[in-house]
Amino acid sequence: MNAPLKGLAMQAPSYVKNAKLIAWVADMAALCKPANIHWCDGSAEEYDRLCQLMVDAGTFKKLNPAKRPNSFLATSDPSDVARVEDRTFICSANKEDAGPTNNWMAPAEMRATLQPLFDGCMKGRTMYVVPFSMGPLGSPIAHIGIELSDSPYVAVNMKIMTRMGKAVYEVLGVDGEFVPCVHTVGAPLEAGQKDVAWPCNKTKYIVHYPETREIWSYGSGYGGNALLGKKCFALRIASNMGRDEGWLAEHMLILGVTNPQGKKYHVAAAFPSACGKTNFAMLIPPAGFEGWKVTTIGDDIAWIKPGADGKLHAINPEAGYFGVAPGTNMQTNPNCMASLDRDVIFTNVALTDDGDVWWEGMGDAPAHAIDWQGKDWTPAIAKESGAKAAHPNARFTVAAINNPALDEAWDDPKGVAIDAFIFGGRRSTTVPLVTEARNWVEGVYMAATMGSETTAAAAGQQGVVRRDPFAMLPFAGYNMSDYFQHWLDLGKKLEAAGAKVPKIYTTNWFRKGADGKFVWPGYGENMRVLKWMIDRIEGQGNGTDHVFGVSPRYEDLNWTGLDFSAAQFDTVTSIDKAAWEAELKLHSELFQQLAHHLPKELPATKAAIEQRLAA
Ligand code: SAT
Ligand code: MN
Repeated sequence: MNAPLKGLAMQAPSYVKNAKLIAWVADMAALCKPANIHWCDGSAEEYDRLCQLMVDAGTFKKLNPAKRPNSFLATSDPSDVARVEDRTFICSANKEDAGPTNNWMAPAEMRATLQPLFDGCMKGRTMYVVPFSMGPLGSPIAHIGIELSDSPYVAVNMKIMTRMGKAVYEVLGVDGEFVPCVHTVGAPLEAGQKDVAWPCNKTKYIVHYPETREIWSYGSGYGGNALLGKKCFALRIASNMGRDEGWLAEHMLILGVTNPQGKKYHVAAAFPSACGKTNFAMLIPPAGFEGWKVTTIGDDIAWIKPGADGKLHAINPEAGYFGVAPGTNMQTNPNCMASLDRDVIFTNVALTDDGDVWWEGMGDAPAHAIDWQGKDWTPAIAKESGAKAAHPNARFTVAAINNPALDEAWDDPKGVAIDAFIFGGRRSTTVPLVTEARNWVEGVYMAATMGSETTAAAAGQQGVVRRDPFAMLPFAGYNMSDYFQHWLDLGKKLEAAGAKVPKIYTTNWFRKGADGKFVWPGYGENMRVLKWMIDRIEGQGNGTDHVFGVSPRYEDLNWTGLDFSAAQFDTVTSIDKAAWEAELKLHSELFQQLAHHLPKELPATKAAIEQRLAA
């Protein structure tokens, strides 16, 4: 892997004209001391060459081209499988600006900590200079980043996940702005030292300096820890840009939904990591919804800017999907399965004997496979030991253009106008299937107090309920209370300008019955809920007012094609007084934690809910 690539240059190519960038790359090379520098041009030829390099080094396995053309499997070090929230830092000048939900260290102290770690960290490796645009090239909503990384895995994933390559330099010009992102796996190679398939370091730091808009990532090669355009830039740094400039950077999918009359709506929906955003964004309307169409603009992140028309315009800053493989199948997400037919990088799924991939919940298990840790796996072994063929946070990386349900406006620099926001947690109990906020403030309250059971997307315990405001707990790059205020201010500003603000909903697809099983069928059937929201937007849908909003009654949803009884509906929508009294105590705890700068509208909304609950 470390043999120099042909044509490598310490010098910037002639088409790179940004003096600040050239100086920064030279500085970082002096610090990290790579053996080579490779300026990525983003070409298909370069992608193929880097993939082959990783095949030769044992990082990639090429999958059977007859089964999965142009696709590869990477398996990570078993210690490097998910985002590391406890190693993620927001290093603002003042601790209060990071807020109580982020790890913080003073910038000078963090710089002093990182300096010796980065000194010589790329020895024996190639430093890839990865130019990327988050959002359509040159879009007024888009921004540019440059990632320096000693991981070819990062370079090829960034090619799929972002608009990566030479054209970025044209937009950047001689004095354009970019977010500098430095990434190292933290595994320098001494002369003659043999590399491993997945280099990484036990020590990890995912560091953001919000004031100077910098990202420094050390020790991990996995997902959001290493692909710095995603959570680090598009959420943590961009949320800071958005606060300063009056726009939103959100952990939201964006979908288009077209009714049988051809009228189109756009919905942005926030769910925590590994709660089905990709499935919702690629939803296929079920029986009973003939003529309806759902199209994908994005599956994970939305950048939303108010337009001159008073509407909120959203783009997907990404160009690909880094989605959770386990559980994806022809029933749960046929569009996603079709997207994965070719040109995919899989990470931590199992390898079948015929050179294809498999994961739990894909369909019939193979008689034998090599699991994500390189061990033999059979259904019998799984039964006996519980061993998983794929890691629960196993991922696919695939270009958006592979998605058969891709929206025609997905690459439109103007973005799409948002009609509704959805905030959805993963809760076995308490929170009903769907609730509409009666106004913007109530909606912000719902989003702010959202709770969710944790998933394998982050290292640590799974399945415990934690407050995950706006599904942004691990991603808000500044004080969470200031972030709430920013949402309230934006709503006020839009309303003052006479705009019709998007409606706000909260959903929960995950209520369980007495048998511990999910009651709501979810996936395509979520269309029934989506349709109700659109009816409401049109001022047509009926519902019932309750203590914290408006929810549909059984008769308010279209049940054609689904056998779902009123009793089952009650199980997923009932509001239990005792459970809500307990829930509101948790909201109080959250507000206590976030007391510094907490907008007064939020405790006021809570008091009103308590009053209605007591009545
Ligand atoms: O942050 S990742 O991109 O690794 C995945 C996620 O948490 O959504
Ligand atoms: Mn996500």
